Amino acid sequence: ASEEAAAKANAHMAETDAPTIFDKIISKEIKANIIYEDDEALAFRDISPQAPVHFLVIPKNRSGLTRLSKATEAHKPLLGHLMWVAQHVAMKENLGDGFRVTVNDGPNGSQSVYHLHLHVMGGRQMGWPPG
Ligand code: D5M
Repeated sequence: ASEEAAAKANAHMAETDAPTIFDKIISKEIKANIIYEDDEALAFRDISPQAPVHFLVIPKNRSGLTRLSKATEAHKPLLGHLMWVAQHVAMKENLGDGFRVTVNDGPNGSQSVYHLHLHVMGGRQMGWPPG
């Protein structure tokens, strides 16, 4: 039974460590509506927008960050940069009245793509608490 549990755990890791659709967006293999790009980060419009403005900010090199909870001390500069990009692009998108930044982590966070990403949403009054 413990072997079965270990196999399940490994299968889960393999699944979540696999390349995601975001790698194909980074390599431009598949199209996305890219609104910002630098050496470390990419921002593009979410395919399923939950607000009038809804874009994602991702690291170009996932570097182990399948999800926020995988962050180590070494990731701190990258995490800071992603937050900077979020507000920089939000301002370019005229979200001066405010916006929301969300990170979904893991099953309870309803994460579906295992490549760290910040959701930035705005252009309407956001509700609280979120669902
Ligand atoms: O959110 C993952 C988000 O990624 C979700 O809001 C849809 C978005 N998504 C998925 N595929 C694409 C493509 N191809 N372009 C743009 N946006 C996409 P999560 O936080 O993991 O639940």
